[in-house]
Amino acid sequence: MTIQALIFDVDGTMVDTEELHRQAFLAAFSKFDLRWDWGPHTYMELLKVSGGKERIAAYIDSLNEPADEKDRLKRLVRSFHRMKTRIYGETLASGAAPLRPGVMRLIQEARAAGVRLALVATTNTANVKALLSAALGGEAFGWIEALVGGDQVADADRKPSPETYNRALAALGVAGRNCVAFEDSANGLRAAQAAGLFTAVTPTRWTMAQDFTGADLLLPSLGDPGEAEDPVIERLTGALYLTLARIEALHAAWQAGAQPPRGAA
Ligand code: XBP
Ligand code: MG
Repeated sequence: MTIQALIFDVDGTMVDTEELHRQAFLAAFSKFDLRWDWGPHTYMELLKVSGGKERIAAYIDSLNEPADEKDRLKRLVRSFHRMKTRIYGETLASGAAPLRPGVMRLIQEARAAGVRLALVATTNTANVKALLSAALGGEAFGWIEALVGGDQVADADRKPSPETYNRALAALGVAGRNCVAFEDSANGLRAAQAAGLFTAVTPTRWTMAQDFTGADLLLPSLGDPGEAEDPVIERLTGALYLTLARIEALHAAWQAGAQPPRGAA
């Protein structure tokens, strides 16, 4: 095995959480009597900024308001975001967080093959743990050797900075080039690339229009037996879904300097 670890992004990659995040933002804003229109189209644009606090601040910057009002709102960003985080946590605790196709299968293939597992996220560690419990069950904590949330690094060191990846690599004691990153966003891709990992990107409906230039593998999803057949997955993996063995072959070729297939989402 040339691959020592699989490192998964959480939001968007393991679970398509963005609608839950969006609803939590809206509910939080309404608690502060803010009628900000974060409709799906606007939110897709706002997602170009990773991290909730940063996203709110960027939105305030874009408002047609006098500078002193923007300053006042900026000072409240942490309060807005704390409320959003509380509401999001309550939503996760109440259930539904279905894994995207292939995530559980690949995790189990990795465990069976002795390939180690880690998670990196922009959202905070408590949100990641809540999602992990809801989506994979409590026993998953025993499978994941490193878990790095955005609250474990400085604000400026969240994705697209490689810092969360570097922390996970340091915790595992492995080099980036011996690992595969799974991401769904351009900022996540940049972070993983900068940390030197082989990158597999599975965008969601929220991120599919982003720029994934340089991704080593770009697929609509990891695929799973029983899922609707997808010609892109089939062309790029030679099978109906992406197996660990296929990633291993692509990773080995990448390490040896060959160009892996890139594909289109
Ligand atoms: C994901 C995100 C968003 C969340 C952030 O980044 O930035 O999904 O809204 O949650 P990535 P917070 O998947 O690249 O890590 O509001 O808790 O910051
Ligand atoms: Mg993501």
